[in-house]
Amino acid sequence: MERVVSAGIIDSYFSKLKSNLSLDAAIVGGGPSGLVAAYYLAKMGRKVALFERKLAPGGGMWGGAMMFNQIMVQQEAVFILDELGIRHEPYGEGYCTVDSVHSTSALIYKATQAGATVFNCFSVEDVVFQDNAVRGLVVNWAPVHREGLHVDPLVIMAGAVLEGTGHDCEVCRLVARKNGIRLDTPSGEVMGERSLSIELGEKTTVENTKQVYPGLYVSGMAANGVSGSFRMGPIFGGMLLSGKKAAEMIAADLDRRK
Ligand code: 48F
Repeated sequence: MERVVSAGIIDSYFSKLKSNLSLDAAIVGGGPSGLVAAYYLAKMGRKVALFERKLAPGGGMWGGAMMFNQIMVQQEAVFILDELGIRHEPYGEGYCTVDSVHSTSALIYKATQAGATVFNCFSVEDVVFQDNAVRGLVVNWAPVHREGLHVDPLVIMAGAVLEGTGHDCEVCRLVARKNGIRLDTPSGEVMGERSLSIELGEKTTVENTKQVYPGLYVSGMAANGVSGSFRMGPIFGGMLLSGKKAAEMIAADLDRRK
């Protein structure tokens, strides 16, 4: 029995990893925007995997605000909550409140149930850059990075890469720095997020969700971070809508390139 338990894990894990070495879309970061993008891409029949550095995907959604584990969602995004079967309570004019543990676990469940694969404890440390386009991810175990070990990574090829890494926009920063390229942002560089302004931040999160370089898309807070827009705190409608928009843009792009 001991042997079969270990062998089952090793065989099934490596077969899963091997079957995800070539993807339609690779998503970096398992925050709400990345998870929603994974859900819609999988639902549209795309081969998609999401790479999350932490043990648990979910990013900044679990903790609500200041660990009060409730979040706010505005009316425009409630259809996504409904599609994913997430319970919500009306609050004030045009808002609802949601239990953040319920919503985060639902996003993970629905994305994986739709067919997306999640690799947790994976840190994305670079991209594959070929013919002036981003064509995949360079990945390593998150603990390798944390321990500062000198261990070479593996490569995942992808038709499109979505950066949903939140506030730091790590992937766009390194792609711009290492390859001396200009991104599709007002300055051509990663501009960095601005201080909190909820209404503007929510609106621009969706507007800034786009392809910033051939093969490289941004969603969620990373979309605002690269384009120098505002943070917005514990309201999540923009994140959900951004993930959906990213999935639709990527699917259309993949179709065009067929
Ligand atoms: O920040 P995060 O939750 O992403 P998001 O979809 O949502 C932002 C909101 O949670 C919140 C907000 C609300 O309005 O502003 O902040 O933009 O999650 C990003 C995830 O990416 C992972 C990180 O651990 C987190 O779970 N991540 C970041 N860099 C890497 C990464 C990396 N290089 N490789 C793998 N995962």
